[in-house]
Amino acid sequence: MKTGLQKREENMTFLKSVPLLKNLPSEKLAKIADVLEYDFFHENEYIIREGAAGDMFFILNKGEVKVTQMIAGQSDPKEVRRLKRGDYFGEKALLSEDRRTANVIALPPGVECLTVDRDAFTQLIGDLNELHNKDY
Ligand code: 6FW
Repeated sequence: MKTGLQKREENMTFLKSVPLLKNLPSEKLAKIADVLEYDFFHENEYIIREGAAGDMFFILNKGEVKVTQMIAGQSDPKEVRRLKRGDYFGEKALLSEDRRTANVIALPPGVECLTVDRDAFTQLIGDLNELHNKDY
């Protein structure tokens, strides 16, 4: 059995490896490590649906996802990107209090994400410059 302390250490080690978070002070990382949850998705499962409301921020821990988006005048969404371990997604709806702007779909054989809810995101992550300066 893993103790709470071991779990926290494991989470900290991973969080330090995430490029977005690597410059955060240890106290902030520890707070994130304490509140994050794990979420698992089967292959082809929609983790995020374009147009839906959203209250969760995701960091990819295992597996890969594809990001797709509706294009004006086309009936099917188009793939715009693939993400891997250490990448994050779902920040846009949290920063703007708006709807999800793309689909994020789990690729085979499935995906494990760390999730942070809106409150913790706003307190601990949402003011990072990288999130605001980014254009896709
Ligand atoms: C894209 N156009 C849109 C991605 C994540 C981080 C970086 C690329 Cl640094 P949300 C849907 C999420 C959205 C973004 C993500 O999809 N995403 C995109 C695009 O070209 N969204 N509109 N590429 S992946 C990505 C670079 O995280 O946040 O809450 O949900 O709208």
